[in-house]
Amino acid sequence: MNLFRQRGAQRVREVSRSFKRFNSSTQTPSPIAGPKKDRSSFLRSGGLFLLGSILGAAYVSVKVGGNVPEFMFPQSSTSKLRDMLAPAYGDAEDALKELTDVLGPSKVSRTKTTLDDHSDTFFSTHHAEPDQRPVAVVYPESTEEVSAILKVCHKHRVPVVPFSGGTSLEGQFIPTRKGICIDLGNMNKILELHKDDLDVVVQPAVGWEDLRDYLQDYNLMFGPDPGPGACIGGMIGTSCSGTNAARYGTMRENVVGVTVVLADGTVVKTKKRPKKSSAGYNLTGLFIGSEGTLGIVTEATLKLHVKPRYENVLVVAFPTLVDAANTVAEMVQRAIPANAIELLDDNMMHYVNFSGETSSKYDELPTLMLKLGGDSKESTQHVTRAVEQICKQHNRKSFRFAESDEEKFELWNARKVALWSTINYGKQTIDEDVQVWTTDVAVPISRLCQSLQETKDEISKAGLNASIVGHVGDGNYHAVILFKKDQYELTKKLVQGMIDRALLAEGTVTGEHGVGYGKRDYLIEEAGEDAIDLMRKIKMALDPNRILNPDKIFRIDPNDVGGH
Ligand SMILES: Cc1cc2nc3c(=O)[nH]c(=O)nc-3n(C[C@H](O)[C@H](O)[C@H](O)COP(=O)(O)OP(=O)(O)OC[C@H]3O[C@@H](n4cnc5c(N)ncnc54)[C@H](O)[C@@H]3O)c2cc1C
Ligand SMILES: *[C@@H]1O[C@H](CO)[C@@H](O)[C@H](O)[C@H]1NC(C)=O
Ligand SMILES: *[C@@H]1O[C@H](CO)[C@@H](O)[C@H](O)[C@H]1NC(C)=O
Ligand SMILES: CC(=O)N[C@H]1CO[C@H](CO)[C@@H](O)[C@@H]1O
Repeated sequence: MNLFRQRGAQRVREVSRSFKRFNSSTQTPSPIAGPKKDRSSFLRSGGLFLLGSILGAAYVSVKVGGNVPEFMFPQSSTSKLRDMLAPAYGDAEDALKELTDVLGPSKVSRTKTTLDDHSDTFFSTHHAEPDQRPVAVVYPESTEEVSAILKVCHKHRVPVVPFSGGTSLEGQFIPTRKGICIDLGNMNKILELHKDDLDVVVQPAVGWEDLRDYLQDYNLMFGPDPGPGACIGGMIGTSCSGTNAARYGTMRENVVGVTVVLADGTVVKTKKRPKKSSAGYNLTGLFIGSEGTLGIVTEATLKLHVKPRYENVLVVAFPTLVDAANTVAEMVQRAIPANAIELLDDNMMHYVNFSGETSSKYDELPTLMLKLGGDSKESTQHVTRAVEQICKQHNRKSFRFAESDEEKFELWNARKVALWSTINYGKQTIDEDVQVWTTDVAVPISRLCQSLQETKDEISKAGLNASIVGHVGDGNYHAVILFKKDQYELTKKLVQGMIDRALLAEGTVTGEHGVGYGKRDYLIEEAGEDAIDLMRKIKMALDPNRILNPDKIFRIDPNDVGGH
C-alpha cells in the first residue's frame, strides 16, 4: 500500500508490476484479440515486406515522375479508409542499427522488462498481445536527438511510439506494430520559469507532481492533475485534466505553445509566449489530444495560476446520489466558485475506507469532496457558508472539514489513487485475478445525475462491482468496473451502455482519458465518419508513412478490422 503514497514516475511501473505479480501464476491472454495475429504472421512470412518493397518502388517512381499516389492526396477534403492502401513498414532492426550509431548504445535498451514496461500496464483497459512489443526503447536527451531518431525512422518507414509517464488508460502506447518506442524520460527539466508572466517552459518528462512541488515556493500552480506519474508530454497527448479542471481548465486551455518534432524530423515551434496572438493557424491545438499520432512534443510552454491564498477542503456525505448531484447543479447555477468538486459513490467510499489510504474513516455514502478558496479568509468563509447551506437543503448526512494540510493532501491523494484502491479491493475480496475496466464520459451538467445513476444501476443489476467517481463540476464521470476474466463481454456491454447513454445526452465518449486503441469505434459514433476522415487527412498530410503511433484514435489501415 505504501507504494500508493510515494511520488514520481517510477512508482507507476512499480504499482503496475505489483498488481501483475499478484496474479502472475495465472496469466491468460489479453481479452483483446483481433486481426493483429493474422497480420503479424503475414509479417513474419515476409509477405508484407515484399508488398512494402513493391509499393516503395512504385512510390519512388511516381514521386520521381512528379506525382504521389492518388490515395495519399485524393481529390477530396477527407481521407477515407476504404480508399487507402495498407501501410508498408520497413525492418525495425535496420533502423535500430542506425539509431544505435546516432545515439550511442547507452541510450538504447532491449531488455525484456524494459520492452514489457513500455507496452502495457495492469490498470490499462486494453492490453498488448504478447508479441506486441517494440524492438527497442530509445532515450533521447534533446530535441535534436528526437529529430535525428525520426529522420532515421522516417527513412526506414519504421513505427515510433512516444512514451512519457505510461499512465494512460485506453491502450494509447500499445506497440501494435514492430517499431521503436521513444521514452522521453531523460528530458525532464524545467527550463524557464517566468513568474511575472505566469508561464513556465518545460521538457516533456516533467511530471505534474514535480511541477506542483517546484511551483509551491512561488505560490503558483499548474491546473491539470491526472494520474500519479503522468508527465507533460503524455498529458498533452491525451489532453488530460483532473480534479482542477472545472476551475482551471484542461490541457487545451493550459498550453500556450509547444516545440514538436514532426514525422520526418522537422522541428516546429507553434507559438511564442504571449497568451493571445492572431498570427495564423494556432497549431498548438492540433497537437493537444493527438496522442502521439502527429508529432513528438519536446518542449512546452504552460500557463500558470496564482494559488488561492486560503482553501478549505470539505467532505460531505449524502443519503443518495441524486442529493449529491442536485447540490452540484445548484452550485453551478448559482455560480458559486469551487476550485474542485469531486463525487465518489458509496462503493468508492467503502474502497477508500478499506484501502487505509486515509487516517480517518468516512461515511460509506455518496460523497462530495470540495475545494473552496479565495484570497481572503472572509471570502473563503463566505463561499464555504453558502455551500454548507446548499448541502443542508439537499439532505446532507455529514459535513466535515479537512483540518490540517496533511489531511487535505491525504484526502486528495485518496481520490487520485481511487483506481488503485478499487483494484486492490477487488483482488482481496473478489478474486485474486480480478481485472479492471476504467472508462470515462462527460455530459452536460444537467444530464449528469440521470446518466450516472443509470450506469450505476446497470452495473449492479449485472452483478458486477464497480466504483463511480467523477469530476462532476465538468459533468465528467468514470466507472471503474471490476470483473473476472469470463465477464469480459458483459463488462464491454456495460461500457457500451454507459457510452450510448452519454451520447444520447449530447455528451462525449471520453471526457479526459482519450481515445487510444480502445475507443476508436465509439469516436466514430460521436464525431461521425466525415470528421474521422478529416482527422485521417491531417494525419496523412503530416505523416505520409504512417509511422507515428499507428492505429490510435482512428484506423489507418483498411485491413485493420480489430474491435476495441
Ligand atoms: C490512477 C490513475 C488516475 C488517473 N486519473 C486521471 C485524471 O484524473 N484525469 C485524467 O485526465 N487522466 C487520468 N489518468 C490517465 C492518465 O494519467 C492521463 O491520460 C495522462 O495524461 C497520461 O500521461 P502520461 O505521461 O502517463 O502519458 P503516456 O501514457 O506516456 O502517453 C499518453 C499518450 O501520449 C503520447 N505521448 C507521450 N509522450 C508524448 C510526447 N512527448 N509527444 C507526443 N505524444 C506523446 C503517447 O504515445 C500516448 O499516446 C489516470 C491514470 C491513472 C493510472
Ligand atoms: C492556441 O491553442 C491552445 C490549445 O487549444 C490554447 O491553449 C491557446 O490559448 C491558443 N493560443 C492562442 C494564441 O489562441
Ligand atoms: C459485488 O456486487 C454484488 C452485486 O451488486 C454484491 O451482491 C456483492 O456483495 C458485491 N461483492 C463485494 C465483494 O463487494
Ligand atoms: C463509516 C464506516 O462504515 N466506516 C468503515 C470504514 O472501513 C473500516 C475498515 O474496513 C470499517 O471498520 C468502518 O466501519
